[in-house]
Amino acid sequence: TVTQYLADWRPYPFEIAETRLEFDLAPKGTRVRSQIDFRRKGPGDLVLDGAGLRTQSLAIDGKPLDLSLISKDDERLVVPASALPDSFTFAAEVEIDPEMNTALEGLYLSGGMFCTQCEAEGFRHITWYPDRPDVMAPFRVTIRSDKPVLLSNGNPVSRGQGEAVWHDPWPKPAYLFALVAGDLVAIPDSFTTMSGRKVELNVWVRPGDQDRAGYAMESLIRSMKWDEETYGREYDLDVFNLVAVDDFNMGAMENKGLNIFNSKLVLASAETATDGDYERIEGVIGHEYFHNWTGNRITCRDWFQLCLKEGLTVFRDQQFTSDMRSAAVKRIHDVQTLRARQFREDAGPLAHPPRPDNYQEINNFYTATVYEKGAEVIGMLKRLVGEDGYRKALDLYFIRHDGQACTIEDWIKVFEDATGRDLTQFKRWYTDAGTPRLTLSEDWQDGRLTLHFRQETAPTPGQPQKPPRVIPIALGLIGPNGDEVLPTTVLEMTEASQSFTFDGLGARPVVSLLRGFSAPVTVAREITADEQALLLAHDTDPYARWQAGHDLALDALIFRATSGTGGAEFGQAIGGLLTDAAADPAFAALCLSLPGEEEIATTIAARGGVPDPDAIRTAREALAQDIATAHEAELARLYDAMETPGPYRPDAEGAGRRSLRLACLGLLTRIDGAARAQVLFNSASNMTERQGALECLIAAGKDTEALAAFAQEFGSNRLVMDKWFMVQPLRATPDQAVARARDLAERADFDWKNPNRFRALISGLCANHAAFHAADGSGYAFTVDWLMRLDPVNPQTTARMCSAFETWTRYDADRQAHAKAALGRLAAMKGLSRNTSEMVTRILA
Ligand code: DPP
Ligand code: ZN
Repeated sequence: TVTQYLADWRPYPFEIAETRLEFDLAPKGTRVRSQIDFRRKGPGDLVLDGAGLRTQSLAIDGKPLDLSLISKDDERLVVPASALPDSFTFAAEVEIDPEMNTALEGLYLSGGMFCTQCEAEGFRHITWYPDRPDVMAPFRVTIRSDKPVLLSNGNPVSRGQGEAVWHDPWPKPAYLFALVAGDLVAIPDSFTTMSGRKVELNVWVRPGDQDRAGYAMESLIRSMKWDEETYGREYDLDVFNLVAVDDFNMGAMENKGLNIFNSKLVLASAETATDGDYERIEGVIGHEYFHNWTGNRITCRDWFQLCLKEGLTVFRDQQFTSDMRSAAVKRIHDVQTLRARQFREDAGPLAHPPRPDNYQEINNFYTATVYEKGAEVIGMLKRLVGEDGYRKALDLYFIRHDGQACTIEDWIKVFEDATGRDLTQFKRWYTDAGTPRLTLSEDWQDGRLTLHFRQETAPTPGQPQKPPRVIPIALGLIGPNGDEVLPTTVLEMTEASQSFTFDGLGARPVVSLLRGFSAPVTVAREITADEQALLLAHDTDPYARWQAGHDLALDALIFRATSGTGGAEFGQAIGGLLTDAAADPAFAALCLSLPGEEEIATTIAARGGVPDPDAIRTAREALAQDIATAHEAELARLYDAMETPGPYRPDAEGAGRRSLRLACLGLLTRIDGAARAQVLFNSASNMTERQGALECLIAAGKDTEALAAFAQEFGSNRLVMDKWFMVQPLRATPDQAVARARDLAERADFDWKNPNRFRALISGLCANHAAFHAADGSGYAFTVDWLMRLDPVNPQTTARMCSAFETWTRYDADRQAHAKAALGRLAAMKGLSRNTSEMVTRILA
């Protein structure tokens, strides 16, 4: 296996004036003819990438080339510089079998539809090409097929019977190429851009799915408008097509003018999709659309720079969702996701910087660190340079780099030039892995508060030393009576330890720290439960308010899981919160949801302990039970009050009410014999409440009839049945979950080659903390059995799912032995893919 290094990047010696492709589509034996017009830019041979191609012919300027120029492993074609004029047309004819392509990289078939996925290195499975993001070209594509709808990037040149020609005038790398051919129907609409150009819009789905595609179209139109208003970015083609496919390794893909989506991120109706699904659909449609400028017009020089486009585009989609819904709720959700996925990654064997400097398989780096931490880094930049500085820098970025393939250095330079700030130290956020731990201690004397901060980052693989970073610390001060005595102020910490002083204070205030989660760090501070309760009641910053309550709950849970009882303060604070919960239901719901078992385990490990999954589970269940018993009347009242009248609308307000209602239901189910859940399951007309009630029934062990009814009603809807496969291993009690997952895997409709279905069942189990980490090792063994089965079929999805094991060393010796044995079996498998092999090796290192 070959490791790729950032330091080895060299410019490609040719540029491409135009790429012409002709496809004669067939499930077996698709013919691809290519003509690529190269022009020399610098010294070097012509090197092209290919994988699994049956090469029929190769030629330069019409003169046939010897097939022996292809390397033995069939992955490289090298034409020596001496055989090449300065400008020439390279032509190839190859044959490929989309039907056999179960890895879903390159050209493949999904339910009879031809479609493509070329990021990161899928294009080499289609034809010989410089498959690297810094080689950009306009494309002209001819598709011949008997499928009624034939699509590719750019604008249509001709759309006839059996043949269509597309032309994309915007130079793009091969990873943004796309082709779709199928029996599809469109939801059509149009959008008039800010300069008055009318753009044809289509959301393409299978016949029968049209009535679930409307929300995707609305989201697309909102995205286009928002990017004009917020970033001044206008769409640049005559047509924008978006296609839903059922078999897809990732969420969606931003191919130029032809976005391809996992159908779960397109199709939604009140009966089939939850509030969470709707929010994700809007967010991901925004994300892929925003890539048109941050990713496509300006792309990455090499794959080490992946966070250049992903971090920025996630940041932009987070802003979009904040503007469309509730900014406070969105921020809290994003922090929860970051902690659950990225902090976990950063603390384990898979830790890597947002811009890694080496990899074996780039597909293993589509991670929470590159995406979510990449977005946090941009949030910090924005906080440091301010709104105006950010806008100036982005304007400069779009002007200076349009049409280019860029690096993180280019990005940082734009901020330095636009604002005059030196960002040398800031760049460490991109190059250094690990989550800094920020420690606060306080001195109080005669109206003067001194805050002493320390920052430390533990070593990560390959990076033993961690110099201090710039940390923007947003804080406020809350007086003992609950008044804010200092509004939000941003301190810039640049040293390993640093103190800041606030004078002229009447009484000792409580610090509302890291407002808005101003930096992706963990916090260690001395704070009493009373002070946390004060913040929960009075903080003006919604994130910091939520965090205070969350910390209170976390401390109570850890106390219970490791020593004994506790949590009285949290129980009391909940009482206060419930009284005015109806004023802000979404926020109240967030406060009512206890920290998850995984987060409790992470926190215990971070404090130097060994988490016991069973004790954690017991502690959390007991605290929930106590809260339910203590506040039954108020919870019941809220549950009734949060019923949403009228027809379902997937907006933030309704979603907030439903989330509070379901949070109450989760608690009430523990004491009402699941009576309310039963009624709600039978009466709800929307999937949010339907699924919420079903999860309660599973947790309560009263699910037999409900599960049968659900399967009966939705048996033919793949996306809804994915939910059915997911909630059972996820919500079943830990003693039953593995057995249940095993039974489900036996079913004929466990179509495990479909990534959504596979992830539903297997990731559902992995997310059930006490079940996955079952003391007898059965959770680990079951998961590895299935990873071994999937790897030869779909290495990309298998490798990503290995991250379930990234925390294995934090548990006790027996669990570690079980995990190690399971991972050892996977590592020793014959023919293990490069993707999975890299992951297992790193996890076991
Ligand atoms: N580039 C894609 C995205 O939008 C990944 N499939 O994240
Ligand atoms: Zn993206």
